[in-house]
Amino acid sequence: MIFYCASNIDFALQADAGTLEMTSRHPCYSYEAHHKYARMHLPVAPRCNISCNYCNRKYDCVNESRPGVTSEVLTPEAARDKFLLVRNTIDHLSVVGIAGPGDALANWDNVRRTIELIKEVDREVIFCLSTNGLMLPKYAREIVELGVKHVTVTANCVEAVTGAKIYKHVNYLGRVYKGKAGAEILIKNQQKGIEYLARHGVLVKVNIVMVKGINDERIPEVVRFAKNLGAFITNIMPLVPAPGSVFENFAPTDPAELDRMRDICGQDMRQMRHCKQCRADAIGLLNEDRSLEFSAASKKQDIACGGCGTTRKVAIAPFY
Ligand code: CLF
Ligand code: SF4
Repeated sequence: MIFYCASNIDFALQADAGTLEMTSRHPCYSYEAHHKYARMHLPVAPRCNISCNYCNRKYDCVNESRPGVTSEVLTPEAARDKFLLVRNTIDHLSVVGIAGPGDALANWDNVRRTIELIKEVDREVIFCLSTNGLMLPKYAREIVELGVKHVTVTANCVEAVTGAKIYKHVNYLGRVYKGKAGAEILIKNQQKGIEYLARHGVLVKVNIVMVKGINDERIPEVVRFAKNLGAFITNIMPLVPAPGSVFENFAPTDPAELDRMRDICGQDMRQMRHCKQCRADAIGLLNEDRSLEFSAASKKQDIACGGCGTTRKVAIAPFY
């Protein structure tokens, strides 16, 4: 059944009832949910296929994270086991997200396998993916078929001339594209992907990193564009300059300017304002990261399998 929901700021949304129910338990998509519901990130996606100037690849993907934190990387099997452990320990775990430490779709086999394995042991959990969007034209259909209803795409601009200042290169289908050529491919693929996902009932969150003097003046345009493509919400994030990145000497985004930008864009589109720029292995409520409790990579743990109900000792083993 399709129905239309208008929020208090009157943004019409087309989504089925099940998806809207899930969204009310999603701590990032729903402000109210973030006080009660926890998410966990599974770091199963180490590689990336683009190079953002605000990124230093020693750290997690800055499109969803603060620079300066690094995560372990897990195999899909270890990720499933870690999920079971965390689910048995943490109350109100509603979302499993895959947000790096690289790009989810540059590691699609791992990501798909992880989702499939977790679906075998849990039918309730909500899956969430974060991507730069380059590979969406190739994988959006599979994302929809897997039943993923929440996808974040980081889209910082709508024209290649700005993109060339943000992306050093784009590695697409085995070729490396620099400057405007790379940005053009990335932007086109993001737009195609967002539109496809939205048309197929996925609630798309568009993250935008606000970089003064680079894309800040054009952000309202990006937000309107996201809205027209059918996105559900935008999340304008501050630049936190990463040491070793091209933008390392840029000033961090001024919080007052960020707030003003969210106010301006809020006239067009629902805005997320409670993002914590979490790490790729974040666990718990958005305000209370418990990832360190679960990061003892090789500890053996008793885990009750949600599929067969048996308990077994498993090692939460890292990928490398
Ligand atoms: Fe994770 Fe991202 Fe899904 Fe949330 S985080 S993949 S949408 S479950 Fe949330 Fe963290 Fe902000 Fe992301 S607070 S960085 S918006
Ligand atoms: Fe870094 Fe993420 Fe950009 Fe890849 S998409 S270069 S991991 S910020």
